[in-house]
Amino acid sequence: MTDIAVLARIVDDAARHAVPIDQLSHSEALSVNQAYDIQYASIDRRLGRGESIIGLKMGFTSREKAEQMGVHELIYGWLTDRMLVDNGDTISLDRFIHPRAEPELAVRMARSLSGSPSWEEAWDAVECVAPAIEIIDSRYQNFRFSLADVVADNSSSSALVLGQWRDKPDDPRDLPIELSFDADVVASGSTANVMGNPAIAIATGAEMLARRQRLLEPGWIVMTGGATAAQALRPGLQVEAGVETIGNVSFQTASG
Ligand code: OOG
Ligand code: MG
Repeated sequence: MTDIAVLARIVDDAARHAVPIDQLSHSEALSVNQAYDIQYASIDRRLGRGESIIGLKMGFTSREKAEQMGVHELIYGWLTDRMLVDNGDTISLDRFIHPRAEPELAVRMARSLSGSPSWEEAWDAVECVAPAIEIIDSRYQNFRFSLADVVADNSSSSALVLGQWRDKPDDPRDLPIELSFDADVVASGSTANVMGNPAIAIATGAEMLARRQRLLEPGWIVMTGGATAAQALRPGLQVEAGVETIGNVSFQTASG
């Protein structure tokens, strides 16, 4: 029998201590629904340690990301206050297993959103936008996972860096976005890569949460998903992302 609490502890401990684990799917036949049960239970463990939810991240919203990881279903995971890194900060890579960075458009919700909103309704519920870098870190060995594995592992959520909040543009559909390491562009794309429109990623998040009687809440941040393939981090890097017309965000990785 699948013991949700035991599996939640395994993924939570792996994240907390940055020690990689074998894929859960190697020893358990997990449904996606059970994987979300594990994800929710692992987040409850974080909340029990005093962390609080600050929003939601969407995953595999772009073909670039889906192809890089071989998972073609949309997923989500939770963001907590402990995952926030200040814009411009230097972070040690010791707290991660094999971190990767991806440039994203982040939004902050003005109002709650639930049911199955249109993209216009989703965009209307957004208060403001920011350029963002998500640092993902799969807890599985070699960054390999099945759909159920990655969902159980809070969709690889690990850290996020947000630039300055700005007024939202009228239309979020085609904003060039790029990621650079030490001033060299290592990945570039457009918000159009994100489901053709990142507002659809927000609407889809609301719809997926509604299946579990949850909603996107006012004040929450939504990470709309990597617009490009993720890039492996290494010590001593200056990492910067830019979203055209919205701005830039950066951090450094500590050397060695
Ligand atoms: C899963 C998380 C995907 C995105 O932006 O598509 C994601 C992973 O790639 O490990 O964050
Ligand atoms: Mg992401």
